[in-house]
Amino acid sequence: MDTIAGIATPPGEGGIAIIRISGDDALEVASKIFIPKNKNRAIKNAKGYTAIFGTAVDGDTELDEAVALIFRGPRSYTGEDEVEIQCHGGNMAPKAILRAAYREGARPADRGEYTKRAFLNGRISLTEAEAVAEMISAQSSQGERAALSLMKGSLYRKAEEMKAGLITAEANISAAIEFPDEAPDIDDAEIISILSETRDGLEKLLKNYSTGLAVMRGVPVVIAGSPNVGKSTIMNLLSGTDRAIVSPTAGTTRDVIESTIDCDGITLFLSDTAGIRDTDDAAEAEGVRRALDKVSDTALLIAVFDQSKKLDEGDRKLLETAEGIPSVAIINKSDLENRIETGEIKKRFAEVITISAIDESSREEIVKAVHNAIGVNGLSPDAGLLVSERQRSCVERGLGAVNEAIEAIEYGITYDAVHVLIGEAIESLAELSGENVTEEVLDDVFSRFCVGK
Ligand SMILES: Nc1nc2c(ncn2[C@@H]2O[C@H](COP(=O)(O)OP(=O)(O)OP(=O)(O)O)[C@@H](O)[C@H]2O)c(=O)[nH]1
Ligand SMILES: [Mg+2]
Repeated sequence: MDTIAGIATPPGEGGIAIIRISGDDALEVASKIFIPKNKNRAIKNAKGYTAIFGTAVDGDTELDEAVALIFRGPRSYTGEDEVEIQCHGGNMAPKAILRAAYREGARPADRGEYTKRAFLNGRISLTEAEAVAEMISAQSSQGERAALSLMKGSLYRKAEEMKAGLITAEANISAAIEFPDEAPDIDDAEIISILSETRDGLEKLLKNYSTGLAVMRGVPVVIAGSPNVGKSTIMNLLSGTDRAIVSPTAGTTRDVIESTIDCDGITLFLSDTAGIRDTDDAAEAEGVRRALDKVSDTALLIAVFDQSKKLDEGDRKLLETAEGIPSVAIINKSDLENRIETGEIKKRFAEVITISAIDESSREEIVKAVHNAIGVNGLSPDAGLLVSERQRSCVERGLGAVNEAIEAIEYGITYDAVHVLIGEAIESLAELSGENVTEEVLDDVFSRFCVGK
């Protein structure tokens, strides 16, 4: 393929920057812009996986001291010949070296083009390529672990395993249809067993979709409740700072206060909000409006109640608004006398904890409840996770076809129809791993990458 060049490191100041050159003429281009210090060494003769120290140049102009790393295809990231030139960081040297590479025949790399080439050259599957993007943007330790497992092919293997089962079923049916006299009869039970197993696998992937995304990308969480129930105290407890003002006066918080925290391996985008109540104060009323707005489209709600008081209008408004939103209910101020109608809260929320937010050890309980609500505990990244709408839609189509195939067998519909349906399911799985994918889909996947990856 033609030769591309790009800067692989982020812009700005840094110890080292890397210019990445890949393609048929990568060694040729690199040898024109890099002079080894040791005259006996030459990029063009270098073996793969070697490093050479020297000077990056543009014609007669010396640009920087640098190290060239040589990779020979197919044993490189892209699968092609590749040279990475490491120079000093900052804005000047890397750009000058990149310009020199362009002048010597490389063209600017598109977004994600190195990874796209790795895919096109059969180095990685499409799901693994998508995992690379997740790895780069991973914010939390759990997200990174999940992305790594995907990069190593956990989803690809899962999809291939299901596809292999379907192909066996398809082959049995084909033989029986085409050679009714010679091939063994179709064993309904066996076909159904393969299909059910595939169905279970696909259902599991879909079920874990939102949890997987939450783990990878973080979860927006809104803390809401009546005034003075301890929302800001909980915000501060979770973030480990005095981010929000806490005071005994009801109506302290008015603006939405945001903080990004690491909640034991999961990133939470927390919003602390104004206490919900009817008020004549225009600014506070706007705060309440924003709070309810935030609650209605959050991924997870932490609904806070004050144990020492009966449920008030704000509490009831929250109970109503929380309907259908994944939530954790916190009954706070457990150190005070219990006057609240706990039953009503437990009726509405699956996850209810009673704590005192002024006691630091309650953080652990909140974290546990939040993890439960997100479903992190039952999640095994090694079983493969879906990370994009594209992947989800492949799995959903596959599942639809498998379900129809099972029904068709159960209703005694001809095996021709079952055969077609299994074929559709196989196609969806092939699309998932990228075996069978259009140029448009590829462009869409790789356009989400940065240049240089
Ligand atoms: N006794 C007791 N007091 C608490 C507890 N949690 C918070 N408080 C106190 O309750 C008062 C209100 O706390 P905040 O965190 O400001 O409550 P808020 O819900 O953010 O209030 P607004 O912003 O006004 O809506 C403060 O005086 C806190 O110290 C608790 O568990 N027990
Ligand atoms: Mg507050």
